[in-house]
Amino acid sequence: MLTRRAAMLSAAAAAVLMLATPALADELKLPRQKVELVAPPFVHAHEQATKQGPKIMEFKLVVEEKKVVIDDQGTTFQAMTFNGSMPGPLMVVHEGDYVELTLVNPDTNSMPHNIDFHAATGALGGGALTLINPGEQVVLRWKATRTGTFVYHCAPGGPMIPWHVVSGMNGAVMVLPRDGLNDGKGHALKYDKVYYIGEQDMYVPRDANGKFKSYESPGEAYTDTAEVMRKLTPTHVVFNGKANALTGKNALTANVGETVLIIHSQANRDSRPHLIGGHGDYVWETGKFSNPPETGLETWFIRGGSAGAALYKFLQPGIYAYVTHNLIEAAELGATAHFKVEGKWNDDLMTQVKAPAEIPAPKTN
Ligand SMILES: [Cu+2]
Repeated sequence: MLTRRAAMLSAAAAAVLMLATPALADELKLPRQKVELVAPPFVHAHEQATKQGPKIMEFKLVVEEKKVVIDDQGTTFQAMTFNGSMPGPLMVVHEGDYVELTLVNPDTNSMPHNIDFHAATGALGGGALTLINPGEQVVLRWKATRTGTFVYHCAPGGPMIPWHVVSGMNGAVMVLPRDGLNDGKGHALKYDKVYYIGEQDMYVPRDANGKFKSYESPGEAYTDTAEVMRKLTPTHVVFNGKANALTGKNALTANVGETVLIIHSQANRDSRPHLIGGHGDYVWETGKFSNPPETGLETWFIRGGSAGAALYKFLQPGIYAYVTHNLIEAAELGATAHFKVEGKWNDDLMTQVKAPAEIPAPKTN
């Protein structure tokens, strides 16, 4: 009896020990897959659902500090970026995969940088293990244990954190359930296209005459920029790095009948995406796929420091504005994108019964 009890105890102890020291991805000898990232609004090729087992997904982000133009007036901005784009690229993996990131800070940069993945567990989201000076690189691996869309951003400590974030160092990861998205009632949901929109609030200092100032390096811009930041009133709120980055010839495209997944991140400030003339059929406002999506939304809410996902099947052709429904920010500060949708108009959903014409004179008897 005692022997059996002892055996049971040692089995329990072994189980606890196994729980305490999970196998490393290396020991599991998982297959590796190298992913070539692409600049937003586009997303690298990926399976929506997968029959394959977990993998180690290899990504590379190179930090690029550079001066960019952020509006049609030629206002310049000392950007700090992951891979040269604002936001940084979207990384897509499946639950149970490992994200293995090589972060590179070339010696042409002037600042230390790191990366905090909201999807990761421990060490400040990896921030504590990835702080690198110009001329250094580091490799971090974390297990994707939670599904959803999650922000990543630079977080080098203290006041450097908000400054690096609003200078452009933010992006998102999408961890898909292995069997793909569903409506929360067991029905699979699929997308024909996926776009990644990263919203960015910017704080550009002005000179004594009210004109936007230009600087030669991030360090030179810091003191003035921090002063504008502390007022919490952005001079620009843009999608994908500059006003009108996603309008006109750069409009997002779709066809009538296509279902589009729109991932929207805001690493620092709240936002309220709204598709003018359309809806959110299924919206994971908080971006977390273990919760059922809301349905039929007019406007949704993106909490600062999170990424949400909205699925919509376009039913009419035309130009749709996708805005933050603080319309002052959308029209005055830059937060407007366009979807250009081609296909056949549905008169049943909407028709102009009579074209605009003069108001008829009142009938006299
Ligand atoms: Cu940084």
